Amino acid sequence: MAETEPQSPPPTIRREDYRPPAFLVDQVDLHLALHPTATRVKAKLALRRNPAAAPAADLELDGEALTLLAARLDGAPLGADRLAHLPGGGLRVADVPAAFTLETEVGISPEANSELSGLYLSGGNYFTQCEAEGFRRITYFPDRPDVMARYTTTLEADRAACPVLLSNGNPDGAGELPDGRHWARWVDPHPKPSYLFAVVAGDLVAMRDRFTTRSGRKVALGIYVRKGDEDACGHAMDSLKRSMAWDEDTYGLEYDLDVFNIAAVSDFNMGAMENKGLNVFNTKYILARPETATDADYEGIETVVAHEYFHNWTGNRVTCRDWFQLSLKEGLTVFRDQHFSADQGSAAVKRIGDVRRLRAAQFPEDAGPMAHPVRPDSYVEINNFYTATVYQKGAEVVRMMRRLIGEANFRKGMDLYIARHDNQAVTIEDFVRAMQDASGTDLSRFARWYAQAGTPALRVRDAFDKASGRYTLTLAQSTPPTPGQPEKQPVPIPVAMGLIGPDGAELPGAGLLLLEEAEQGFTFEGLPAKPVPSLLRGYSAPVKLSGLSLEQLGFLAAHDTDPFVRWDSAQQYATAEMLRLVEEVRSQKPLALPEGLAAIFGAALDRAMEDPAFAAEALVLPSEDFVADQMAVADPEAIHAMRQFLRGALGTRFSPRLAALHGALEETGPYRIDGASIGRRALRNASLAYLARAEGAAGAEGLARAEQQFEAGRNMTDVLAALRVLADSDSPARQAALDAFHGKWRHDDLVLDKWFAIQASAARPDALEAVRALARHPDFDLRNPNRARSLIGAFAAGNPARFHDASGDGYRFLAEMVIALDAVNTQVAARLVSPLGLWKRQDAARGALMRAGLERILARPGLSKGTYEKVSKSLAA
Ligand code: B3K
Ligand code: ZN
Repeated sequence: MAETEPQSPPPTIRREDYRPPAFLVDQVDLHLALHPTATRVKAKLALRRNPAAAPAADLELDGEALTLLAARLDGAPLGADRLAHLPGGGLRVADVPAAFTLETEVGISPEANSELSGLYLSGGNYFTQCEAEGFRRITYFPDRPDVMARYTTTLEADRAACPVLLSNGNPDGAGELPDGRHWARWVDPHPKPSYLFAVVAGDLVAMRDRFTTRSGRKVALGIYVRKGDEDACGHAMDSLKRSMAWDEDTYGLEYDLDVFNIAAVSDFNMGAMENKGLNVFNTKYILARPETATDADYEGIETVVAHEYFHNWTGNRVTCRDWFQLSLKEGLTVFRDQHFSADQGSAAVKRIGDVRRLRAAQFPEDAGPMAHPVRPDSYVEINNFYTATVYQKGAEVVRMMRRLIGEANFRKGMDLYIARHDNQAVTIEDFVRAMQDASGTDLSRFARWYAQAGTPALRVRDAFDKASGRYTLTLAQSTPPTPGQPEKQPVPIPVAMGLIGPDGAELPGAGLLLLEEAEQGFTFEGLPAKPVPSLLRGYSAPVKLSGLSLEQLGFLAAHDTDPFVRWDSAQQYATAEMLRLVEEVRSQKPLALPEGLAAIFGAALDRAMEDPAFAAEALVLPSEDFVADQMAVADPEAIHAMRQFLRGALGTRFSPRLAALHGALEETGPYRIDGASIGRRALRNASLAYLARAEGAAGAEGLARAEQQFEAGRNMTDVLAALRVLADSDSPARQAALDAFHGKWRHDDLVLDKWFAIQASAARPDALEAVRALARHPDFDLRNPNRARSLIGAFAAGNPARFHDASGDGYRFLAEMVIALDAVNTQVAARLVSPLGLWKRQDAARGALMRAGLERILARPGLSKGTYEKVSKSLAA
């Protein structure tokens, strides 16, 4: 679906150009007569001129891929003289009064909608996706979040094909129609922006439950899925009820309708969508059975269900004035879902996972061609800004604010924010102001975190004066330039810290340092000996810390009381050693296992059973991409060789203990998804992965254990961990296992996605060949976003050694796939192109090949504006 001509670059939208809407909509009455190719949408809008906007004689409405069938103003038909079609698909109504009713009728084709934005079909059922700008693909409307209206929606469809008819709000009647059709009406009492509109209709079944809010409102809960999947909704339902209770306990926020429905769909552009009273979810974040879903899937479901539910207040009741404010709802809601998940199990392990994800996705983005502030200043395609920066860094900014003003003040600030802005479309300034007013803390400087792109570097040095016992910590910060922002100012960095004495005991002096300037010294008096500083406890700021010696890092890894710093110091230690080993690979020196690293690994194994979940995190080496990010010029082959060497050497050195752990942690009882059980499986499978890489008999034993574990088929976590070990190996059992897995699960889309992804991310020399073959496999389908991501994304973003093959074939493959996808689903295409944009990290030869791939995409006639924006910015950086 070509959206723009590449010849004329699409326009850039700027934050500074924001103007209030010329017209407001008080009431929307929609009537959708559903049909696969000829759905008719009647809309009746009660409009009035916005007193806060510059007067306009004409009304301009957004529209896209709509066929106008009729239009009336205050009941009188509008002729061609009063209507003009705008470029891009909008509609202008000339010379309108101050307040009036506009009725339109349009035709749309859900079946032709492969963008999966607006109203579309998936497996014969109807779903909508309106955020960010999909509502204009359903009807003509001022499709911007600061136009909040009350909606009544009547759905009409064939009863046999669509027994279920759902929309936002509360049900308000249903009935029969001639010709086997029926109708249902939904009324949403809460004003909302158009991006929260939703319709789901089709042959679905519901898992039902109830929740009573603390003020006594009885809420009917429903999760709608395809027949046969009802038994796989229990974890999602349980997560929903826990989320509802948590938001009451933690923020005093209650649900505000009589029903809360979720519908799951297997064709979906992202994870899920928070439509008012009718969340729509990717099946990946709803369906789970022990035999089909991994522990990570279970955790993902809990997180995403909570996230979308929490949007009901942070996003829906209080929404964004414009899309530049996206982090107002997303950063805040990610912070809330992280906090919720931390409260459900081990907060330390949750934090480690979140930081790992931040470093894997957000840091490279912040250092790449698409770097942008948490609140962007401009965009071409807003869908390109649903990023790790807006979401994850945005959450870090909220977390820092909470640390600065304290938990109690943060809660007061949230209360004030909601009391002030309920039913409003507001800005990030409004949020910061509420926190400032509630706490009495001046946050004006802190707000720079929203405006400045790039990851700050934090450098530490220290000095100790033995005679006086005075210890001085000097902290210095700098933020690198990013596209459009050559100069950076210092940002306030909260550094939670402690001091550890030479004997490993915590010394007095722990607290919060606030680094506000480019450089500041902090002194501590009366210390008996030079301490080791434990900095960024709990990862109190999203910065890159440096300046500690290997010796200090090793000491912290062994002794710190803060689990995050213990984990991170070990990671930093490993990173330093890995960087040194990469250089040795490059100069073809023989590699040896660094003894310090082996000692840290051994110590983690010694304490593994105390906290298996933490140990599992501690045993994982920094990823190849993370190591590449620390190098001026990456060397994917050398990094891969180095990391494989280390995995093998650690597996060999510790094989008896790894085998013992794998044996001791074997489960006999039923599958459980509590944190302790998940932790034990993670540790067991981490042990297996190392063991299978060991040399000689130990490695053979590891592979044999993987085969047994695969065949035992206890649960998907263990099966997939074993299959990954086999898929990464040259074991003769490899192909048989992959074939058996395919044979068993070919009818389960979500499991089949795993089968594609595991092969795409296996770093064997023939990986690209395998990926090309898989792209022609009968089960591959470019039109299904999950499937496209599980092959193309898993290869390009999850297999650095093969994606960066020196031949450039990996880049060519990605370029071909992006071109093909852009003609089908532009949002997914634009998302998958990202790895090609990071060409500056690579050497000149690879960089040139990556640019050639980008240029090839750019030359494509009819390229979408989303892909155009990503590719052209990547080439310009
Ligand atoms: N708000 C949606 C994301 C919409 C993405 C549009 N391209 C899901 C979420 O963040 O909760
Ligand atoms: Zn969200």
